[in-house]
Amino acid sequence: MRVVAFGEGMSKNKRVAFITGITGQDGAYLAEFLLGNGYDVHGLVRWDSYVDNASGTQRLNILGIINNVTLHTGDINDAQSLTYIIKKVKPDEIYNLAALSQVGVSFDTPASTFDINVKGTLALLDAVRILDIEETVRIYQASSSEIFGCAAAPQNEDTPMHPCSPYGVAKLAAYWLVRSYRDSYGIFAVNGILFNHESPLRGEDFVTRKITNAIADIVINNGEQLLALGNLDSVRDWGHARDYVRGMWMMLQHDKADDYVLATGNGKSVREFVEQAFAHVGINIKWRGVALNEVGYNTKNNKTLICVDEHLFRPKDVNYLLGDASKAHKILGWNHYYDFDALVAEMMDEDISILQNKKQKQKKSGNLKDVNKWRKAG
Ligand code: NDP
Ligand code: GDR
Repeated sequence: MRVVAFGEGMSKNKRVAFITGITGQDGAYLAEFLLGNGYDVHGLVRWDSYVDNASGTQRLNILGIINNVTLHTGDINDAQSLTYIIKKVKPDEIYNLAALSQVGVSFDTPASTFDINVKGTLALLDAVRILDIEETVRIYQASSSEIFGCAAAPQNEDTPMHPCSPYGVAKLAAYWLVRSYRDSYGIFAVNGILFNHESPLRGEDFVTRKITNAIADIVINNGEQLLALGNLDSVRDWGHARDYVRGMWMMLQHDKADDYVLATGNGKSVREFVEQAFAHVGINIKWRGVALNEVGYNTKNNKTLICVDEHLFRPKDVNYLLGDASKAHKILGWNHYYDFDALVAEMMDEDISILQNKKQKQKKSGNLKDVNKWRKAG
């Protein structure tokens, strides 16, 4: 990893990309994609994400690209340092992915959600104006299907927006800031209205990764802990993050700045995700009981594996998100390659292999302890 000091010069031979949120799921895959396309990739990192022993940069490590990107310490809310970094990096493309991205958490921390997701976006747009680079830089803004909230499905760019969470409201404010700066100052800025996209690098608090993690624990460690979930019936349009970061880049390569939905057009409930993930490891799940008393059990031995926990429900949930990405298909030529089955299979296989490796390591260090014990005894 290269962490640069303020003032250090940058090379301008390649196209330069600057990614906020580079340590997140999308940031890591996007950095990998851009490196593969010959870009000089820079990223904004919070100081506590790369100090020794912090797990913040682990995704860049997993993808093996940590030494190929240049990381700059900062914070999306620190407007002055953000401006200074952009001045030094001189990016051709800026991808604003930094966010408080957990919808459930935004109900507990609405003010900081606005600070990061709205004021952060504003700081970035203003930095471009202050530096007078409106005509040379292109900006991607990570907008979200959460801006549609409870609007009728399928949702596309023309669907009325009715966000239902502090996160959704903040993302909608940022969406309008981007449009306003585009219209007022001619900045090439686009909103990518992305539906849920997952991967083995997904944060463990999101429902898909929580499910695949828990199942891996059951399979590898004979884990006894019940998988506790909230709203089982909410439907999401789940794609793979790799397909979506390619779409972000395609939006910035088009000759006109516009806003695009990216989605698979295939909706599945949380319940269906659970069933599919268990099926991948050979466990058939059936359900019994209703509402908070509902449980999922293994049909082979009747053992309960899943329960419903009222604390995992949100004050208000979005129940049905299903995207219509026809505009991106038609204008950008974007498409998704991963389907739902391939996504679940990859996430399940990866979580199983992580736990298998962990177990093997523990076993080896256990054997070593035994050897040392024998040595001492001898
Ligand atoms: P993650 O939660 O994995 O990543 C969020 C990133 O934002 C992390 O790198 C995090 O840094 C960074 N960040 C948070 N606060 C700050 C801050 N104050 N200053 C600088 N960086 C900060 O999210 P995803 O990768 O999944 O999503 C990327 C973007 O796309 C987000 O804006 C999200 O809201 C949006 N989005 C995501 C969708 C999805 O399904 N994944 C769908 C639609 C939109 P750190 O590592 O230090 O915490
Ligand atoms: P979401 O993703 O809110 O759609 O936001 P999440 O995985 O958190 O929730 C999806 C659905 O699952 C239900 N659910 C649970 N969710 C979590 N996290 N934990 C649980 O135990 C649980 N049980 C049921 C939720 O209620 C919800 O209906 C994601 C994020 O990436 C956002 O940043 C992004 O903008 C949107 O996708 C599009």
